[in-house]
Amino acid sequence: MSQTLAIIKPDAVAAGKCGRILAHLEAAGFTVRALRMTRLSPEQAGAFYAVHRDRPFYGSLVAFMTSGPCVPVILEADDAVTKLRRTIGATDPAEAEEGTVRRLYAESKERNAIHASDSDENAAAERAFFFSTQEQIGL
Ligand code: FUP
Repeated sequence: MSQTLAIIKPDAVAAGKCGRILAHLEAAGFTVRALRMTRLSPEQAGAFYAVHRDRPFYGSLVAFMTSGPCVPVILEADDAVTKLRRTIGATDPAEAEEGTVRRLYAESKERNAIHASDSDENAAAERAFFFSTQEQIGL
């Protein structure tokens, strides 16, 4: 078993899709190991997406990610990072496969309902970004 980090993004939380997305992830075989609701500051959102800081969409992405509460979740499964990326689908919901979380629940390429770590290394860093060591081991 391995772990990854998902964030149910502000568009999905505001639209009342949190429960359906969590149910979708559980039905897909993930176990929820930690979960909280938080509203990111501009500094936190900027740091989380620092890899994109030179991209034209960065300012808009940070504004969106700080626009309301989001729900970070630690998920566990066999090969969790790869499995979650497959389960959420392509960045742009118009390009995401049928039945994926983004195809079902995302509004647009920016307001795309959910984040998922893209490597085991980033998953570890992103889990630590949102959860204390105690929370990460389920205490
Ligand atoms: P993903 O790994 O699928 O979340 O996508 P990226 O890491 O490439 O992008 C991170 C976030 O930036 C996306 F979830 C949405 C946003 N983004 C845009 O708003 N426009 C783009 O053209 C690309 C990404």
